[in-house]
Amino acid sequence: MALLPSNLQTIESHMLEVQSLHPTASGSFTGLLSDITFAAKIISREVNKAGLVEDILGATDEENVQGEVIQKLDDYANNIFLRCLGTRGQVCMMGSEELADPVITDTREGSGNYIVVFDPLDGSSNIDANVSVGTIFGIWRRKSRLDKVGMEDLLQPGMEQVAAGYVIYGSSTMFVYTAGHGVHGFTLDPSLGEFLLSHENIQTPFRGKIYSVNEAYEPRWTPEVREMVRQLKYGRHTKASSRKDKPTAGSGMSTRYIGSLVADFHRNLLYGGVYLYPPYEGRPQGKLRMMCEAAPLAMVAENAGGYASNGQESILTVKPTELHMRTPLYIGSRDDVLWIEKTLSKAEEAI
Ligand code: P6P
Repeated sequence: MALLPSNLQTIESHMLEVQSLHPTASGSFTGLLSDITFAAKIISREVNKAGLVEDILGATDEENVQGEVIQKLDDYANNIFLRCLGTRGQVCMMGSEELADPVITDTREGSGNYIVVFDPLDGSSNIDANVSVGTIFGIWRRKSRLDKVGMEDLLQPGMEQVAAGYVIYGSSTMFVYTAGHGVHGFTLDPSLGEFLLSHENIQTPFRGKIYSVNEAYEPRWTPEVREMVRQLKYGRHTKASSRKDKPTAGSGMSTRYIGSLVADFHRNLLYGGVYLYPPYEGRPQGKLRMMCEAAPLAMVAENAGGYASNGQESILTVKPTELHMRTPLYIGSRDDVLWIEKTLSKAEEAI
């Protein structure tokens, strides 16, 4: 019989503790977070048995708003989120990476106080290869007091989020979130069906030794991005003329790139390091979405002592112009990302 850890704490009891920090809290926010964890448990069950279920694996013959082929589990995860979050009156609007337009749910005065934007299954192209995938979510408070919600409720900057987090479906399923009082990780115990506190108050290293980027795009990056990545590799401030055949030990960083944002982000959050998705020829704003990927992870990164930038400014300060707005993303250890932002901004000024 495995010994129970002394600090056995479920995510629900942890959320109630956070709720007690807000004496006027009605409990609807806690209920919303609880609905998200319920959706995560259902998705985890399907992701973890996908290899055994014929009709789940593989792709549908449809494309999503991003023009990406929808993997069946993507579709399934999206529907689970819509059903789990849309029915108990806490949410007035939802935005999904899988849907072109936001879904309006409960707009009655006094109910539906929150907007949730999510990527139901990020990295889904990895599903068939059993590589870790994830869910990303951000929660904003409704601004309008009118009887209906509008785009001003949806298109809010990341700094206005009241909570954000992600679920990583990997060797174990982990739920990591922040509501502004630290970043906390909970590991799913499938035998109990409970997320148990396993990583309290995550603090990401100030500087890391890992950079995560798809270097296949190198020929299509700007010269400034190319030089910045070269310095990450060979050691900051090394001149191009001192280019070595290979980086000497300790001069630069190691590269780790899974091709699944949540997996790369989670590893760098715990170990230190920086994930980069720069713009490239043909994608002047890069590939990642501001609202359902960059902004939620930026809130997590910053609450863990890290930082997230679009190369010019903090991700959290940018007001989205549309639900599926794309953005360059540099995110992770604070010193690394600030150096990248300073390097790219200086290059920008020099033009
Ligand atoms: P590329 C998955 O589609 C995703 O949105 C992220 O999870 C991942 O980091 C990135 O795109 C991978 O993109 O262009 O390197 O294949």
